[in-house]
Amino acid sequence: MSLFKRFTKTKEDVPESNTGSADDAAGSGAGQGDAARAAAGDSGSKPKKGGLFARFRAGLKRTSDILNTDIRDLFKQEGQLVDDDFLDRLFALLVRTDMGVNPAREIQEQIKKDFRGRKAEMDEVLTAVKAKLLELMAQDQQPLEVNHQPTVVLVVGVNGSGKTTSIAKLTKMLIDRGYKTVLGAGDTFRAAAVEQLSVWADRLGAEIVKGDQGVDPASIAHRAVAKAIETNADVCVIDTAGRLQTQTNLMQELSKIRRVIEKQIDTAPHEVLLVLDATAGQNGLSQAKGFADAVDCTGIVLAKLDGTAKGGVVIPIRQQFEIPVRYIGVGESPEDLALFDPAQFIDALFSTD
Ligand SMILES: Nc1nc2c(ncn2[C@@H]2O[C@H](COP(=O)(O)OP(=O)(O)O)[C@@H](O)[C@H]2O)c(=O)[nH]1
Ligand SMILES: [Mg+2]
Repeated sequence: MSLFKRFTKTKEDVPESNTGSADDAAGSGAGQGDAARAAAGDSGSKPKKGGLFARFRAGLKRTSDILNTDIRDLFKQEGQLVDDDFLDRLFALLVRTDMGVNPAREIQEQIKKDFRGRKAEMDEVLTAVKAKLLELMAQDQQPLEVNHQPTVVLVVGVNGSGKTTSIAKLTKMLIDRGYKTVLGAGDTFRAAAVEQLSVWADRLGAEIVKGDQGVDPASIAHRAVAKAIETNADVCVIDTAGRLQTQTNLMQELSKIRRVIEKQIDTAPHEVLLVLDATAGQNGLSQAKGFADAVDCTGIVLAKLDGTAKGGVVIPIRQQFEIPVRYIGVGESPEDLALFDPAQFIDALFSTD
């Protein structure tokens, strides 16, 4: 099976007519403020060219420049001697992707064990690096399952991590798959946040439940779930304001949102997705770790992988979090979301197509 097919396989059952770009289906968001449109990623609304896999590759380019291009550059001629100098330079490149010193050391050790003191071909070293990377980030792919009607998805994370944009992407994916989706604008902290989600809802053709700035987000969550039940929607996705696990009142607010949802549907929320910003560095990661521990999340959406050369951060995430990475964000458009599958991820990073 081709990489492209594997990458798109969750959409195999999508009817042809449902695969149009969200921009086509969305209209212009007329009547909404410019700021909200900008926040909703309106940079001209032109669908990017080149198909899904090309976009995925392009989104990962900055990390790929290190892992693929720079490692290839270590091979000045056919049959590179794998000596200490080579191993040190390989280690330095790996560390630059933010994978962490220990994983970089593990890969370096593996290459040393396999090739040290002899001339190795570039392809065999790359194959060994890829195999080790795969081992370090191993997990099954876990697409969002719509097993309940409605399936309730709560989206949480720190400020600016990419929650609202990721909701737009998930919504597009769900609508493309034929699922009727209701959004809950649970970030009532800022009026602009409600506007931002409203613009996306209009564009994507999703129903939205919202309220005035400052209203209790639990009441929005309640109304959104009620609307989903009433309209026989398949999925209800609830946005929340950014918060840190150290902000006790905001964490209690989140617990209240959960309780309210649970009262309506005892199995809900079915998913609590933690959105992480791939550019946030190790500090951001330890913040998010506390969050995940406090909130009982079911999976991670790793946003902004396109904005960073530090895509190696997937490795410490896989090692430190008990929950899987479900999706990765590789751009600001609604279609820039990919199911996270380590093998595909590595293929895309190392592809030379
Ligand atoms: N390049 C890029 N930008 C993103 C991605 N996800 C979100 N953003 C941008 O990050 C900023 C914050 O995103 P937003 O969804 O509003 O974050 P929230 O505060 O967590 O809801 C916005 O400018 C988004 O366009 C992504 O995957 N790639
Ligand atoms: Mg937001």
